[in-house]
Amino acid sequence: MGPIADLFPTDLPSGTVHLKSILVAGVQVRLAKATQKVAKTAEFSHARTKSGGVYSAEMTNCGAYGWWSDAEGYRYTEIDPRSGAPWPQMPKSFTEALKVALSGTTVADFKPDACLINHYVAGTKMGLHQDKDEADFARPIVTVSLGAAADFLIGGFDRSDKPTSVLVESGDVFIMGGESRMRFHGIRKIYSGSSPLPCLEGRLSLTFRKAT
Ligand SMILES: O=C(O)CCC(=O)C(=O)O
Repeated sequence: MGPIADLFPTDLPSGTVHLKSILVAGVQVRLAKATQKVAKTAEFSHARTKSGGVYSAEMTNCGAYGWWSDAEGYRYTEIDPRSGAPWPQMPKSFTEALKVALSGTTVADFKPDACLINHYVAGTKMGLHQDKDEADFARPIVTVSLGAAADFLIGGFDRSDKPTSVLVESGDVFIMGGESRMRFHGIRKIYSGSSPLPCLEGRLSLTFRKAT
């Protein structure tokens, strides 16, 4: 998938790239602190499915659009449906870190307009799902991992396809694009106590998207 991917050979399917430890510790701390600032305006909370189910990870968003789910269903909104206020702007540290991480990949020109932030604590999971509320599936989903390590599951195009488990750690970036954009994926396990960041106990995932 590009020069950087060639340095990290894996058995992962084409279109996925796992950039191990691409973000240095100082950047990870900056991103975690910027997330805490975002969450002062748009607090983390548990989204709900239309049928009343509750997501186990807490979520919030920043950027021009945010992904949310409640009794009205899944959608991207310009306004945080909980407060009626616009989502906080995407911090400069987010866009800068993304630019550094993606330079040298085939998605270096990716310009997200949304970042869904998931906060996981011990015992939290995310079931296998596809990201399909975005306007153009030609654009990738790019995820930055911060804090505790986790088993990220990357599956097939049917929920019942057996997924592969990938250990994602603080500072890793995972790209799902190209022919893997619509693969089912999820989080199987959080390794509590494994965060290398003093300012973060659990795990944060910053999932960058182009909503529109
Ligand atoms: O936390 C992760 O790495 C995955 C998050 C995810 O799948 C999502 O937000 O759609």
